[in-house]
Parts: sequence; C-alpha cells; structure tokens
Amino acid sequence: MTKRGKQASRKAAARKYGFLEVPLIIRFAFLALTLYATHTFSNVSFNDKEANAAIGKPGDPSKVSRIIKITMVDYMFLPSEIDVKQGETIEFVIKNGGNKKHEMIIDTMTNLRKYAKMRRNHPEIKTTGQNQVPLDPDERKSLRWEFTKTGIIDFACPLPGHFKGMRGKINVEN
Ligand SMILES: [Cu+2]
Repeated sequence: MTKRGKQASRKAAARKYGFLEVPLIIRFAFLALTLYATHTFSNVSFNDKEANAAIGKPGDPSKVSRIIKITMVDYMFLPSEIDVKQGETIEFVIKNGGNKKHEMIIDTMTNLRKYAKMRRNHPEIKTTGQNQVPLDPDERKSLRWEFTKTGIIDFACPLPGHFKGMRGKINVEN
C-alpha cells in the first residue's frame, strides 16, 4: 500500500471507530510522560514516616551496638527469628548463600504484602529504601536499623515465589 493509501485507510478507520488521529508531537509527549512516570514509580517506597515510627528507623552507622549475621538460602532466612532490645541499632550483615537473587525488606506485614503484590504484578519495578537490600548470589551487604519501639517487626523477601517462605520476625524487647 502507498503512503497516501495508508493515510487514507487510517483516516477511514478513525472515522469508522470514532477515534481521532493523534499528531506525532502529542504521541512523543505521551511517551515522555509514560517514561517519566515509570521512572518515578521505580523508586517507590511504602515506608512512609508513620510506618517508620512503628518499625524504627534507618540506623546511624556511628550508633551500631551489635552486628547480627543473616544468611539467605533458597528460600529461607537463617535465622528467621531475632531478638533485639529497644533502642539498639543493629547492623545486619546479610549474605546470600543461595543460587537465586534475594532481597531483605524490614517493614510492617501490611507493607511487605504490598511489596510482594507489586513484584508479582510489575516484576520490572524495583523498589528502593533504607529498609531494604537486594543481593545477588554470594553477595554480602549491610542494613543498619534502629529499633525505637517494642513489638514484633517483620522482614521478608518480596520476590514472586519467595514471599511465602522467606519471612522472619524481629522481636524488640524492653
Ligand atoms: Cu528471595
């Protein structure tokens, strides 16, 4: 089909289905907007100030009182139950000893479920935050956290197929 023929048939289709032909400049603007929105979304974090207050806050490296080692295997955290004292700043040294990529996120169970749901529905979106750390196999990373309130705080790997088994609890005692 010639260019003119294509144009004519597009116009006919537009008339038939009732949509307007979108000028190229608008299409570019829309594409740019979509890319911008996706980029912004890729830094999404559910860890707002209120959640922070409930689970504690990112730890100041100069205030670390104790190091706790955690090993990830496919598909578990070892150990998965940890006791800390209120007011402690813990440096978790996390090693991925499995063959898969894993992540550790410290948060409320409500937020962890949101992360897991988003990973399931939008695997391309990466979340970031001081309460989370992604690890490749054999990688070792630190996550510092200050526990300001007593209670039970959850952690998990939010990746699809991992979330059900890769969970743990931090018991913050007085
Ligand atoms: Cu995992």
